[in-house]
Amino acid sequence: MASTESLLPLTSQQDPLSRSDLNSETRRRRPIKLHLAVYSGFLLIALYVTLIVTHDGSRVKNDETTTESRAYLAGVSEKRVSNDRENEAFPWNNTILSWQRTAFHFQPEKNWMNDPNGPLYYKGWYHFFYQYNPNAAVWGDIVWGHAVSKDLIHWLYLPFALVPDQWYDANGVWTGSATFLDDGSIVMLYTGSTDKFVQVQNLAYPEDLSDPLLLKWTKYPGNPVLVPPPGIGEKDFRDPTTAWKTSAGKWRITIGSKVNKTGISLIYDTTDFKTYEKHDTWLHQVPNTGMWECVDFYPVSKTKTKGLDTSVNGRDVKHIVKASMDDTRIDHYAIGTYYDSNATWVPDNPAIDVGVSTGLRYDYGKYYASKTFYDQNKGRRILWGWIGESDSEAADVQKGWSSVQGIPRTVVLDTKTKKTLVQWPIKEIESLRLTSKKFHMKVEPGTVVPVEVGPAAQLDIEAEFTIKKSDVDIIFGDDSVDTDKEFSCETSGGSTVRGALGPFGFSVLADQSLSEQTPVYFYVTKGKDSKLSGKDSKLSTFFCTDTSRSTKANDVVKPVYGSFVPVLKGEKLTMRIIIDHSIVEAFGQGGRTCISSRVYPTNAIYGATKLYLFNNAIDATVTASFKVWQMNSAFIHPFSADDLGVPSRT
Ligand code: DQQ
Repeated sequence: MASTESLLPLTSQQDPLSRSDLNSETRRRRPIKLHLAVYSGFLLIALYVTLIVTHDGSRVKNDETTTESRAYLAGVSEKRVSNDRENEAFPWNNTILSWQRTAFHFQPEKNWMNDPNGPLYYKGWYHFFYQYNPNAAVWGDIVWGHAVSKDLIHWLYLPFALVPDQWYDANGVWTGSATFLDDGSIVMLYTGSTDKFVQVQNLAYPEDLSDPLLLKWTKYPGNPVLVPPPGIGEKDFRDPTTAWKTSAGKWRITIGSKVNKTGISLIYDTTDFKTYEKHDTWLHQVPNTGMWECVDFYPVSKTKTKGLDTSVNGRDVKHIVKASMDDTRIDHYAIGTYYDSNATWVPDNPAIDVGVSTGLRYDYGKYYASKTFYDQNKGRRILWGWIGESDSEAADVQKGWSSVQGIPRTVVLDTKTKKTLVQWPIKEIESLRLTSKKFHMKVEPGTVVPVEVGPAAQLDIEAEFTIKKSDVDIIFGDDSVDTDKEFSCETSGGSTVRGALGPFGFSVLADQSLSEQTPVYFYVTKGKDSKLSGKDSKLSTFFCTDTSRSTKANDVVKPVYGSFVPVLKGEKLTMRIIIDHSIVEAFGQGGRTCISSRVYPTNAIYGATKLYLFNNAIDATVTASFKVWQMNSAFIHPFSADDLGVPSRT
């Protein structure tokens, strides 16, 4: 067991680690450390925000001139990364870049991908459509890519489903959703960016419903079926949802938009998907949240962990509204009640409404433009989310691809708290688990321990942690230990800032000397009771991922991600981490808080990639019980007639 001193880079906020640190002097110094940490955290965030705003990739300032990208001109913007940092571009080479490609996440063979579109299950196949640029590793020329899978893990790429070949989608076949009609047929609604860059809604359907692969799609000759209504900007009208049934037997959809700075969700009813009645009221609106993209609306059971078909309503049901905030690139959701009679939805807790900064997020890392679908095959609701890049556009172009999709997640209401959703990687991902090793380790304060698992670039880790009770009791009995009221993963300085009861967890994608590492950790504070925590919990727990030391490269955005995670009385602290080369997906407390990170190590690659367990708390001894699986690669490649077991069409 090595000491943290030698292995975790010291920062100005970090204390030496001798046992004498546990004296009251250290504790008295903690508030100063906290201020420093908060202050430097704010500076980092301010810098990060400035870079996002100034170098949005769509609004790049070049000394005197301002260039506007195609995405921005078109009314969407897709890549937000610092241009300044690109000036300090890391000398990426093919060896490093090839390692970044994932082994079991869905990504196209090459080029740019963004939003998941129209996921569905049909005649034995899961269908996945996605925003795709066939011509480059940057956003533009968007078509609908199409792939099918038997298990949502192994995929066959099919020919494009929809391409821009009409005036009403000449500038892009944008995001949309599928609906199953009562007779089992399928309609697809999608946004087209017209020849004049106006956003309209279009209808398409499979040409041949007897084809399980749904290879051919027909666009309705009467398209567009919806144009921006009066009062709505022509570039602020996009991403129709899956339709659900009203009590009057009509179909209802919602479409994201904004009015001034208020994010809104428009409502339309239809019987045939060709003509629509617009409601004068909105499903929901939240001031100062800006344009709502990719709205999702679906029911969740209050009592059961089964998924629900989109039209289900009733007493046992809550409804989720999710919107992707174009201004912040965050997917926010809220739990509330849907009123069929006037087509409105009201949040349970207005303080955490859709899109407010204190509101709930599917994922506290990189995760956007997500979409759920009801999997009638297994009675579950599945969430897809686009996980973009955190590196520079130049690096994307050099490596020839950009973006992955998260491992699909089942999504249900947390039936214990009823205050958050819980998301969990679909069961099928476990079919990729290879050899495993079990560990049970006591980790003293200030230590970091190598976990001998061999190569560590494709792993699935399930772990539970307990803090020695006497350590917690001492903290509570010691008034000199401050309550970390202000703790936040994002602004409190990351995994090197030491508190009484945290941080502790894993450092993943690390090299031998820990010069590169990505800590995924809990940070427990002597907290005020949070609204989301168990009633008698005296502790507040945070679940974080610190990417600030994940790579030596400068042309990468490297935030500390994370948030509060509810821990109920009697629960152990649990985390799951799925590592697949340049992506780390972390799930705290069974998926109450999730964090996806893109990381781009330059040393910790291939055989040099290691896993460590660390405890950087000052006072707490932690016991970790965990299992680590090596993960196989998924089979993701272009289809051939043999793969599909169907006669060739050529
Ligand atoms: N991406 C699509 C739009 C959507 C945006 C365009 C969200 O339909 O609003 O590629 O990422």
